[in-house]
Amino acid sequence: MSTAIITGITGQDGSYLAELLLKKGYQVIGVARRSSTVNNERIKHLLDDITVVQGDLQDQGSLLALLEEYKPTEVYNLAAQSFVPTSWNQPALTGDVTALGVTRLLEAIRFVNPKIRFYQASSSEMFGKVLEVPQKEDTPFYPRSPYGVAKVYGHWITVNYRESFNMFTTSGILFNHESPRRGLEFVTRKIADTVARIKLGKTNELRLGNLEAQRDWGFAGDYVRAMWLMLQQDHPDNYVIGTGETHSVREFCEIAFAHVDLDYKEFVVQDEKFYRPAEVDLLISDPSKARTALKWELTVSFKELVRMMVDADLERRSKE
Ligand code: NAP
Ligand code: F7E
Repeated sequence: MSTAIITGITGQDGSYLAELLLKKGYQVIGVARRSSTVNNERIKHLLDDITVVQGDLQDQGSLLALLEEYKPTEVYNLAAQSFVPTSWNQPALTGDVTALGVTRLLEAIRFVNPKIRFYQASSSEMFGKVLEVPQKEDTPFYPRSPYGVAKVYGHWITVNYRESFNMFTTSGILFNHESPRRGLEFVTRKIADTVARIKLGKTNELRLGNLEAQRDWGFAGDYVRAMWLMLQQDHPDNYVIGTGETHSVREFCEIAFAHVDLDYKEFVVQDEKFYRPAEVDLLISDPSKARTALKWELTVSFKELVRMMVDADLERRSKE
């Protein structure tokens, strides 16, 4: 049986990737940082089938010990300080976890077993103020937040360990991917959850920032399949993963409210508080390399994703 270690197991992608790897017969070891309250909401249905162990990307020794003990063949590094606005308030922490944390994990792999296959969760935020439309693997980076800057470091250190030490290190440059398990502060989930609360009469407004920002949004369940596929190839490489479509925050609102027979214009209020010091205005992927080389395909469209998220929050909120 192959063993895979997933950092960031308690996050959105960690839960979907664990489900996928279990179905494929892996032993799954999930790494979670210690907290005073248990944070297993997204993986509670998997706890009988996976092993959750303590570890932290800020602590080199914990990573070395994990690899020594569990002897994985694959390591997926999904852990990060991943919320862009927080990266302006906590830029040093974001750099330590999201950038240097990658080096700590790569160093641990290099010392324990350099044959381990490694996946790094890189991000379309690296393209930032885009220098080319659509964005592909060789589009130059222009990050616009401390988070984006940290991810550029994580990407290049992944490439560097591949080139310096001949290690199987891959970088998946993933565009925004969402689901009913998305954190509540990200715009798609904030919209879905507030639409549900408005429909149920629990609130009457949705305060948002920039409605014109455009993103290439896909379904997280589809994207974790791409992560696994990248580690099954003959050679390590970088891959852009996205839908190739872009939609505005306004459009997301329009569809989400219309799904419950409401007009977003009656409820959405723009609030300066949610604007960013530097914005990423337009992201759109060119995922043709992944489609051809990985034979990766989408199963959920943009409209299906919006409706899936609103339906899930309606069901959850109506039980409260
Ligand atoms: P998420 O829901 O925010 O999950 C992040 C995970 O990292 C959580 O499990 C978190 O643990 C963990 N973590 C944070 N700091 C840590 C530390 N110091 N040591 C160990 N674990 C730590 O993020 P996601 O949406 O699943 O995304 C997964 C990865 O893909 C992230 O690296 C993200 O930056 C990247 N990415 C995401 C997207 C997207 O659209 N979702 C797109 C491109 C790239 P707690 O639960 O304890 O906070
Ligand atoms: O913002 C605008 C905001 O926070 C999307 C992370 O997973 O994807 C994610 O980063 C857009 C931005 O995600 C609100 O200005 C308007 O333009 O949902 P978000 P993000 O910043 O794109 C990338 C690929 C990652 O790698 C990250 O880890 O929506 N927006 N009004 C708002 N955003 C938020 N959060 N809240 C608002 O009220």
